[in-house]
Amino acid sequence: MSLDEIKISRAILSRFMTKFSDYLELDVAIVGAGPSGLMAALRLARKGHKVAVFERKLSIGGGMWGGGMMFNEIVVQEQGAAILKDLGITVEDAGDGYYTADSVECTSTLTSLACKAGAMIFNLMTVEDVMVRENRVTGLVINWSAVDIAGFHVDPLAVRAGYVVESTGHDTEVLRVIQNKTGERLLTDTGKIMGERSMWAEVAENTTLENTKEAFPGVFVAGMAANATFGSFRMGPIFGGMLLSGERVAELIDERLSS
Ligand code: 48H
Repeated sequence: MSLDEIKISRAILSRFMTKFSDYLELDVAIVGAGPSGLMAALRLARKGHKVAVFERKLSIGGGMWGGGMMFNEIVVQEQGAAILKDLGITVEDAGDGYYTADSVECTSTLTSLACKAGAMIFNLMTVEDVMVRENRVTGLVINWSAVDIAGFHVDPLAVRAGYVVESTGHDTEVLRVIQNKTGERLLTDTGKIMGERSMWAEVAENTTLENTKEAFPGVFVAGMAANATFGSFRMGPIFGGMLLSGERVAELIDERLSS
């Protein structure tokens, strides 16, 4: 078979345009493909919902690849280990209720399973704003990360979504935009992003789950962003809370979508 570079180019353009166009209207738009966002995408897609994940970076997986300080292993507790095993990921018993897993295997497996379940991941796209109607978020405003990084003046495109998952990690970028632009109160005690506190793994892991909830009408917060939003602690390289938070946010949104 002879290879024609133009056919290769046309195949990419044509398939991408179909794919992108198909995912402009979603049940759930997930911002950030870290462990919590990926877990949410997997669970929601397996429930049959139309889900896309928008990730700023070229790589998928957020902070999971790096393990702890670039030692590419993560730690999970009993419940996290059960989730990983269920996903087919190898887990080592480190004793006393601690388990380790290879961060590359975790990230790549989770990503693959989310895609196979039907979640569409768009990398290299940055969520720069939201759409709000009658005090409820109804979609995302997106642009190429390259445009954002270069600081070019290029107008964005928009995606409509029944629900948004804010899983941008420490920076809580989606809620920050909502806070800055709408002038409305977030569903926190102060009405604002309360901010992340220093490291306290035990408390942080539990509060991650409690803080996984609706933070503005139409927007559920998950993962590290949940603690940053509701003023709780960071936990370092223990990832059980991130996985459980992704599962929890999927359950909460599935209940809403099914009601
Ligand atoms: C598109 C965006 C945007 C945007 C950011 O940080 P993450 O891995 O998020 P979590 O919450 O799933 O996991 C947190 C975990 O990795 C971690 O950092 C822990 C446990 N820290 C504890 C500690 O003590 O430090 O992933 C967030 C993703 C990243 O890939 C970003 O690139 C992406 O979101 N992102 N994508 N548009 N505006 N902002």
